Amino acid sequence: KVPAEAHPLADKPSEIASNIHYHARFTPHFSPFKFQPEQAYYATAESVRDRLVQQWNETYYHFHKMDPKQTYYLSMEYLQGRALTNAIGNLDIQDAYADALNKLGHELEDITEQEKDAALGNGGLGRLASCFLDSMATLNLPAWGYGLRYRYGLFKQKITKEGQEETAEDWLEKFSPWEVVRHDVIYPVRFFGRVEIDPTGSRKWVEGEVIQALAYDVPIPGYKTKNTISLRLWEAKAVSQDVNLFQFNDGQYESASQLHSKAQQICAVLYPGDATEDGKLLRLKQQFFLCSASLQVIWSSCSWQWSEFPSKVAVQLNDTHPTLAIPELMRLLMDEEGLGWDEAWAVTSSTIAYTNHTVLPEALEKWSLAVMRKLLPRHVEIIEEIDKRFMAIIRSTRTDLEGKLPSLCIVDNSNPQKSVVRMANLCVVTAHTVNGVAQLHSDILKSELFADYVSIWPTKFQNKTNGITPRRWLRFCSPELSSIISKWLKTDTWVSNLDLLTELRQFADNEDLQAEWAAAKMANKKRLAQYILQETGLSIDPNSLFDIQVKRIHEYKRQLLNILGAIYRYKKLKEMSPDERAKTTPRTIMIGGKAFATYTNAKRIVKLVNDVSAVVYTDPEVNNYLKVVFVPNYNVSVAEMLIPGSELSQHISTAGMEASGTSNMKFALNGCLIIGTLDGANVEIREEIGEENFFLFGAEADEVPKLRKDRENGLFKPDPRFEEAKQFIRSGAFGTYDYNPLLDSLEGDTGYGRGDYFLVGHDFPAYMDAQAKVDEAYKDQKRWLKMSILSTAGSGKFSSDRTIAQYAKEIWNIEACPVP
Ligand code: 26R
Repeated sequence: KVPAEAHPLADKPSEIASNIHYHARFTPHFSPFKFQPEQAYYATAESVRDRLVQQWNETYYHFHKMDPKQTYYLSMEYLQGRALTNAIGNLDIQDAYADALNKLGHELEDITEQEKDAALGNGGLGRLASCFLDSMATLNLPAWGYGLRYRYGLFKQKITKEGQEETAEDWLEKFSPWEVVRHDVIYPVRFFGRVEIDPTGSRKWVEGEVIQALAYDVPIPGYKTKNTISLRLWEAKAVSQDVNLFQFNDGQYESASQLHSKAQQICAVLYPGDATEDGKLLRLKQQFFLCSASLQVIWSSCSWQWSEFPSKVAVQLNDTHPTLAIPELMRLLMDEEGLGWDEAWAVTSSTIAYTNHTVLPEALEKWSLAVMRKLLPRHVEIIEEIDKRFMAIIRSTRTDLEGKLPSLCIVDNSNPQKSVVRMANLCVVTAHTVNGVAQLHSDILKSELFADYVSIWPTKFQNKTNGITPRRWLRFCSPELSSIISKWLKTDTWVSNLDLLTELRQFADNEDLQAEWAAAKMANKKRLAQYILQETGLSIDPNSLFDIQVKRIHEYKRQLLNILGAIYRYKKLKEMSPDERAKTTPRTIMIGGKAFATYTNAKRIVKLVNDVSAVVYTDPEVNNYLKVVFVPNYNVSVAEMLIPGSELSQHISTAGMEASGTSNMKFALNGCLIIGTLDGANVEIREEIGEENFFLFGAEADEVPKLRKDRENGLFKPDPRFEEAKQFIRSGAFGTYDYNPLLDSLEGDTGYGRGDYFLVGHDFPAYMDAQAKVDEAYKDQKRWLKMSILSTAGSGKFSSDRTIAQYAKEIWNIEACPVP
């Protein structure tokens, strides 16, 4: 162990400044004599990293000494965003670093802006994983995140005349100061090959191609604690012997470095499109690469009896993407350790737990058995054996479930040419615990998706309502509002004990608090308006109501409902007299989010929002009362700008379809009111902050099936306002682009449509009525501010600290292990 005392860290701003200078000089990445914001950012990050490394080492030693039970969180996605503000905030050194940078002629805010977002994820599931890491560290839990080091993360979104355009986002363009390559942490991962059976009958996976998994660790500091855990990201590397030097010297460069390029493909991009066979195979390779490397770490660190394994290790699967951890753990235990099936099964099933994040049929993973058998022949044997044994038990013990066997089984052979492995079924059959991510979602899992399993294992199913980290999502993204909260609560301990926010309730009517609250909101709105101007060239009025919907673009999230509402509003404004218009509540509607590159209808929605934006903006009759803005390239950093400046946010998915939502929690925490359906975590947010502070509308989850049936049977009568809005688009009011496919999706039986599957038409009138209530409420600023304060006050439950504490206690059975 290198003694820490030998290298004391700087504390005073002058010492920090000199440390930053030290890094600029002696950890050079650029030509000398440059100390522009970019160079200052890297030097600052490296200076902060010194501290993280020190805490990190201490955490490693401490965990090693105490040998507590540890959790391995396996996720194909992490949406980390920027790290610098978060690190200095969690280390509680922001003032010292701001002073130090001033001494060097820079502003901390300009320096933090230099950092690129690490966007190794798509949306909610990836950001949740990152919030969880922050909470695990803050709660001093012995827990680690495992993922993949994608060379290119989520694409960058550009808006052109055609709509969304995707370009590669090169987050490692220069380099990341936040990762440390662990040259000593490297494991072989095999693909393809065959199963060899020796004379004793034991089986072994051999041959095929072997690629190395090399660990890159990212430090995850907890808030005001020494504990600093790791996010370990695997990179794929060719085995060095595999570069054929003879071929290379012979000028056959391509074949000589074949394995190199195969290795490079594995971690090249997040979610390669899986429309082609090759793409599917690559995604499966990625999943196995994560699972195999991560389990080998656990396996090699195991110094205990196998029977003790579950009391030492918990593995959490973030959705089904890392399901292959199940057969891989079985394989290691049986083929490498020599355990029998029953022992291996007992260990595996009491180690692994599974979280479900969606009930959408198209997002439930199914892998072709043939493809899987080619890539992972031994794992397919194990999966088939799990299935066979499970079926046998059900057949012999539960004759009442005979008819359900086809839906309960893991391998779906109903079309023998196209057998598929249902990953969720494999997870449910194996895991000791299965959880949903909001109460309503967990209830739906139990009553629908996994209903038959519930009768087999009634206690296996739990709920863990999602949460968000209050550090990034309030303390650091809105320092103004945070100071006010700390002042009125006379403490800043709410940052790690978010339930304390309820104490704000008693001041909700207080005029002084309301005035301070309004001033902080206004400052955030102005900062946001500045950002919008800079990014889009559109000038928006900070005195208008800032209404925001940001999330992945998806038909079930119903951005279409939002924009149709905006279109109707625009049309009515145009029909009004100037006097009438002057009485309305001015609004700025902002919509942002990325559409999956091949999701045509989602891209049409992006295009429509942009077209409406342009028409409304240039309409002098209306543009003082309404603006529509498409916020390009929505990501974590953009969210940190938008959310603090929001007053109303839209969470308007068709009930029963959004598993939880987490941005709803971020907005509510920042005193933003919600207009929403009874879906996902909205239900619980409304319970916590009070129904009088929530603009509710729309069908409920249990009504949805009947409404769809009614519609099919021609029983749906559209509201005239809905017809008018659609007709306005058809009239060409927003340009000549062909919106018919989009409009047809709201009608049905046209070939495009699913018969308004998402019930936009049904909910439209209720939505417009709820929006009218919003306009009324905003006119009474005192009332609005009170509702805003009560939103923040009621958001304590949605801290990811609460969520993670529940996982630790109720699923992982792990305890805090604070570094002294
Ligand atoms: C398999 C593949 C097609 C795939 C589908 C869907 C891969 C990834 C996804 C993303 C899903 C699982 C996701 O992000 N779900 C979101 O998880 C959030 C965190 O729990 C929820 O808040 C959100 O409601 C849910 O949509």
